[in-house]
Amino acid sequence: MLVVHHLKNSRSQRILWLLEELGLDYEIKRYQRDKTTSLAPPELRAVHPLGKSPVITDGDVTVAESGLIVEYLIETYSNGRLMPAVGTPEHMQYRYWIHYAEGTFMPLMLISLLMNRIETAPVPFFIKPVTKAIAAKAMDGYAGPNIKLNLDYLEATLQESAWFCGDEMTGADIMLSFPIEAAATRTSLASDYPALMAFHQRIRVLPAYQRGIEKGGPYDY
Ligand SMILES: N[C@@H](CCC(=O)N[C@@H](CS)C(=O)NCC(=O)O)C(=O)O
Repeated sequence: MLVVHHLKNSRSQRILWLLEELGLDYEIKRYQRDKTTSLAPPELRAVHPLGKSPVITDGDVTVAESGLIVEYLIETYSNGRLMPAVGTPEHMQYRYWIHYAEGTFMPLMLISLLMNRIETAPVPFFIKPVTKAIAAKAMDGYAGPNIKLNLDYLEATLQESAWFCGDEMTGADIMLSFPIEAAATRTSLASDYPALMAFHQRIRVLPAYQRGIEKGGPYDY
């Protein structure tokens, strides 16, 4: 039996969506974040040394890293669905976006989240200007302009086609859903990024996406 090691409110939500798209039977092993630190519990390290989520086990095989999990599940179980044919330019695009989602876009979202935490941390009033200045420097000097650059790039891509690799949804869209959902909580997609907003709305009403949410439990950033 395929097992998803699922941390609440995390990247593993998109793996549940993919499993629902594929119509596979699977079991969810649930883990809760620490209430103070938001970190995963130590039990996850018994599954993979880094103790991050998602991780899946499929018989004797353990797969970590969302991008690899998406590739593994699609290559093993999709019968050619959710992936452009190997050897085509679209297949290279598909692999590009899978790497891009975690390698380029997600780190920017993480910097933005951490800077927001630093800025809003409960510190003595005389320290506040220092924490605010550190957060502002990181955001204005690096993360902010890069987030804009990437959102402009994603918007331009979706102005050309409904999905990231053309007219059909693929695993790349599932990978990109998480950082786009994260961006939607920090940026007004509706005013500046209409194609990204349409993507965001389109995925959330898909039956498999909704079944994934039902199985994963309430999902909140
Ligand atoms: N690049 C990894 C990132 C995994 C990761 O950091 N997952 C987060 C959940 S969104 C996590 O486990 N956080 C809890 C922690 O760091 O303890 C992937 O895509 O799977």
